[in-house]
Amino acid sequence: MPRGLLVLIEGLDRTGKSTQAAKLVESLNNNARLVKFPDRTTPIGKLINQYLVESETQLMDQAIHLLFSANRWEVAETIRATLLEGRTVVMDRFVYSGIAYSAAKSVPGMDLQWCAQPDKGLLKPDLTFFLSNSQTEQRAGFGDERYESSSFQSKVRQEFEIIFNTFESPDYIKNHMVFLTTTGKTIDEVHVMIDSALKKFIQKGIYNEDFMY
Ligand code: T5A
Ligand code: NA
Repeated sequence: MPRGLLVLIEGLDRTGKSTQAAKLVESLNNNARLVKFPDRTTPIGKLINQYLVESETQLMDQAIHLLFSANRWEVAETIRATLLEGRTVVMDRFVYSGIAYSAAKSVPGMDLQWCAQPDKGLLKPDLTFFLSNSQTEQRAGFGDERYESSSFQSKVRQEFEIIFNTFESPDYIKNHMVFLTTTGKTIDEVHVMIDSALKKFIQKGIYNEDFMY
């Protein structure tokens, strides 16, 4: 039995990642598993949630960075086991978010390599969708949490681009990443774009070879 596919939905805040990840899992109906990061239900996830929603929560930038990474390691084995059962795993954010948001803070010493280090060894997605939308600030909830200001979001956007060009080869970007602009598109229209890109990817049969960060 071939292993399942590891699919990632990434992007800036309120671009519709969770909406699309849930729709994709629903449409796959092969026991696909949805994994959301941060997973706010674990003990580490509860600390992360507190940091995100309560602006008075103080944590060193290095500490929260490592908590986000530890939150991925908490479920790493479950993800691997699910894939080996032949089931697809759809992740809502992952390592790219982890590096991009921390690097965007421009803390001395927290350069890209420092930020990437704790995630080394995690499984690498077969296919990543990166969602962009220029109207997210008008969406429900934008501004409720730490990091949701337009100036910080534009720094994060730059960091994502730098990360893709630093850590991924042109071949990986071409074969394993899909950049979707969703401005003005309905939820269903975006889902159709994701669904058809995934079907094309499966037809090509190019599973990610190294499969690890
Ligand atoms: N973070 C995360 C780090 O700093 N390091 C890390 O390692 C990780 C993993 C929380 C924060 O943590 C940071 C990044 C974040 O700042 P989060 O829990 O994923 O991360 O929270 P956010 O992404 O900020 O918030 P959301 O989860 O709410 O955004 P989504 O998932 O992109 O958007 P979604 O699907 O919830 O949709 C937002 C709204 O838009 C509507 C939805 O109905 C919803 O109201 N919507 C649409 N409206 C019109 N047309 C469409 N096509 C729409 N699609 C969705
Ligand atoms: Na989300």
